[in-house]
Formats: sequence, C-alpha cells, structure tokens
Amino acid sequence: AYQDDPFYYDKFPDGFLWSTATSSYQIEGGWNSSEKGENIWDRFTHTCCHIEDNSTGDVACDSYNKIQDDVQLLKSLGVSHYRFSISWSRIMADGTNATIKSGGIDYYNRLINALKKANIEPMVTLYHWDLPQALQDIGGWENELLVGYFNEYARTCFKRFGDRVKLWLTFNEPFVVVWVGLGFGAHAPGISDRPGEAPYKAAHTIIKSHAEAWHTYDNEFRSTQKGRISITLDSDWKGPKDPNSADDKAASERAMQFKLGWFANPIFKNGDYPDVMKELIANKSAEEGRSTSRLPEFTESEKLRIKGTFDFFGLNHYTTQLITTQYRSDKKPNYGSDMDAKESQDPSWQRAGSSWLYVVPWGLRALLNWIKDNYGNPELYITENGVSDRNASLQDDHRVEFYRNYINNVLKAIKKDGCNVKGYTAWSLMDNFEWAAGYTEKFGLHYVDFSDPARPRKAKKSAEFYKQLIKDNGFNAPTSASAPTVGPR
Ligand code: GBH
Repeated sequence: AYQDDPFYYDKFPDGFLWSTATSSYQIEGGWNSSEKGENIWDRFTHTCCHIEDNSTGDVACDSYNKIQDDVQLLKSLGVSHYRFSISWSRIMADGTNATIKSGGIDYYNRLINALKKANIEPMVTLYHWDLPQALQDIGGWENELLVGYFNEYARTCFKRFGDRVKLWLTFNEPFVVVWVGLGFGAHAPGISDRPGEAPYKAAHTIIKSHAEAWHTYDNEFRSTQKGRISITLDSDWKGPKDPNSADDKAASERAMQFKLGWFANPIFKNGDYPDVMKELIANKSAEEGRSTSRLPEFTESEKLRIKGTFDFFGLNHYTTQLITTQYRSDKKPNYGSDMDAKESQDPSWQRAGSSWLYVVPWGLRALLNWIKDNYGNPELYITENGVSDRNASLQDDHRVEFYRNYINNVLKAIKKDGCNVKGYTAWSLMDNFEWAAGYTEKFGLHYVDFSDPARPRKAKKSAEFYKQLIKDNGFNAPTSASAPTVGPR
C-alpha cells in the first residue's frame, strides 16, 4: 500500500519544472487602481460579513506595487516558472472589449517582462475566481453569454501577452467556482439558494468557455506563439474507507467522478459528463417530478468541440478523504447529496491551519495513479500543493515536512508507477488573502507582515528547503554526516 512505502531517495527527471503560485485577488491589492473595474470579490469582501477576520483584498500583499520584490523572491528560490493569474476586471473594467484598460495591461506587461529578465517563465491563469461584477450582474456563469465574453477576454490576453507567455490555464478549479461560490455560497458571489441546479448550470458554461478559449488559441495563436494551454482542476483523493469493501470502493469511485470527473471527463475523456453523474442526477430529477435532468446535456457537436481541449493536465491537490455510501434526503435537491456518498477522515491524520486540510502525502500518489488510469496518462503539471497554519513563525517545520513528503510521493508516482508528471508548483509564494478565511490561514513559503504598510516579505524555513530541493532536483540519499533534519513519515 502507498502509505507503507518508505521514503524514496532519487532525482526527478531532467527538465522537471519547479514553480510556485499566487492569484491576482489574493496578492495584488490596487483594487481600484488604473481604472480597474469592480469584481465579485471586491463586492463580496466589501459587504459584511463573509470573511472570517472581516478583511479584504484591497491591499493584500500590494503586489500591484511590488513587482521587483516578488521577482526577487522567485529568483532566490530558483524556480523555473511562476504561476500567477490575470485580474479580468483590471484589463477589461466591465469584462468586455468596450472597456480595455491600458493601465492594467501595462501592469501585466511589466510583471511578465521582469520575470523573463530573471529567466523565469510565466504560467498564466486567466480566471482565478475574480469575475468582473458587471458580468455577475447579468447572471454570471449561469448565463451562457459568458462563453463569448470569456473568449474575447482570452483572445485579448493571447494577443497582448502571448508573445512571451508559453503556458496558459483557462480556469483555476472550476469546481470551487461553481460549488463554493454558487452552491453553498462561502465564496463570491455567495449564492446558495439552488444547490442542486446552479452549480451544474454554471459548470456547463465554464466547460464550454474553456473549450472555446482553447480553440481560439489553437486556431489563431498556436502556430505563431507556440505555447500550450489547458485547465487546472482541483481534486482531493477520495479513497474507500474500507479498501476491502466493494460498496466503499463504488462510493469512492462515485465521489471521484462527481468531483474531478465532472470537469475532467468532458475535457480529457469523451466530451461528456461521467455516466454515473448523468444516471444519478437524471433519476433524482425524475423522482422530483421534473421533465428534464438538473444536469444539463451537451449536444453532439458540443461534445466534439469539448473533447480533447487540453495540451496537458493541470492539477491542484491538498488533501484526502475516506468515502462510504450514504443516501441523504435533503429538503432541496443538492449536488452534495446527488452522489450518495459521505466523507470522513482517519483520526490519525495530522491537521493543518485550515479545517478542511488533513496531511495525507500518499493520497497525492493515489490520485496521480487514478488520473493516469482514467485519462490515458496525460502529461501533467501539479499547479498547486501546499499547507496552511495560523501562526506567523518563520520556523515552519511542519511545512518543510509537508513538502518533503508530498513531493516524495510525486517522485514515487513518476519513478515507480510511470505517471507522466512534468512539473510541480508550491502554493504559495507568500502568505496572502485566503478567501473566506481572510488573513487567518497562511500558506506562504514567505511570511508577509500585513500590519506594515510596506508589506515586507521574509523567507520561512520552507522556502530554504524548497530552494535546496530545486537545486538538487530531488532528494539526496542521507549520509551518516547529513541525516535529514525532518524524518520521513
Ligand atoms: C486552492 O483551493 C485555491 O486555488 C487557492 O486560491 C487557495 O488559496 C488554496 O487552494 C488554499 O485554499 O472552508 O467550506 O469554505 C483549494 C480548494 C476550496 C479548499 C475552498 C478549501 C474552502 C471550503 N479549496 N475550500 S470551506
């Protein structure tokens, strides 16, 4: 079993990509600079009381004014790539071509140029959750018109930045957009009244939006710009609670299909939702007396247009759950009960600063193998992985241990299992605005002092560890003189 496999000393393949990540709303600040338009996170944080510490991203890490500082941190880490996102309403105030803002375009040009000068390749996410408010006002992702608006936005980014950006991601974690934002409402825009409908409808628009943007790149830019483009999906590993129980194994499979398969099956497999989702939601919809399923259907031509719209698999991963079957009869239809599954955690698992995050390093290896088996072993980049705490200590030994053990499981997945992993990204470059948790949960390799207007950054122990790991491109076998300071788990 993966959990019993001892620590593995070896190097990553030559050319393995090492990166770290941030996102626009979480770090930039400058929320109303350069004619930037309002986005849904501006609106959400400016309205009481959605955020744990009542904070906002108005200033955040002030990265809008600190390009040189951030690039300096990246240089010091020695990463080959930096993953950041573009704030849609910073370059198009109302989300459309009618309101292109040169100040916003200029900011990203300066950032990209500073990275290239430092020999760091940008990996750019187009949508990391900060939708222009004007587009939410017409219904947000539940409105299919957004397919066209997103395509225009994507085209503008390819045109303006694609001469220098060679790796693109359309969406970050569409699951979180539709479930946390439009299902139970803990994220902007905070919609929770139709948890069995809105998420499915919005996911449908997002999948089509992704596919159109991929085709735009493929048709209009690929031959000249020679970059690659895909989507980043988040997935936990949802394993069977009892690995010997056929029922738990089936429940685990359902939970995986409802989370990762929802988006991955259409894009990476066959243009359509997983069979188990189609079947369960159609049955429940019929029992509810509806004439059509709450899960929308793709037409045959849409399926063909969606299937295969990837150049690699982007994966964000943090944690693991154990799954059993559970039939829940909610008053209202709910995505959460559609899958007939319930999750729990092993009481022995170490906790982190976020209530949802349990430290389970082998879960990443299990997930990478599941992806390999389900989607034909695609070339894969881990675009986020990391751990939180709630203290300001630079001595973050638990984070060193997290990275050491999770990254070791990536290495095992490559060397022992043949998973086609090409790169790894640590979340995050620095402490930042952690969405509904505000500044209470910290994921950074660097500490940021949010009480100081200058927002100084300081390397934590984990930054030093990551830097050495990148330099070694893996793990050197311990000699008696250099026993590891943090032991394998
Ligand atoms: C990623 O989401 C994001 O891409 C990144 O921006 C973020 O900073 C990072 O992880 C760390 O969270 O407590 O019930 O409101 C990971 C998926 C989605 C997990 C939101 C936590 C909160 C659920 N996250 N979820 S709840």
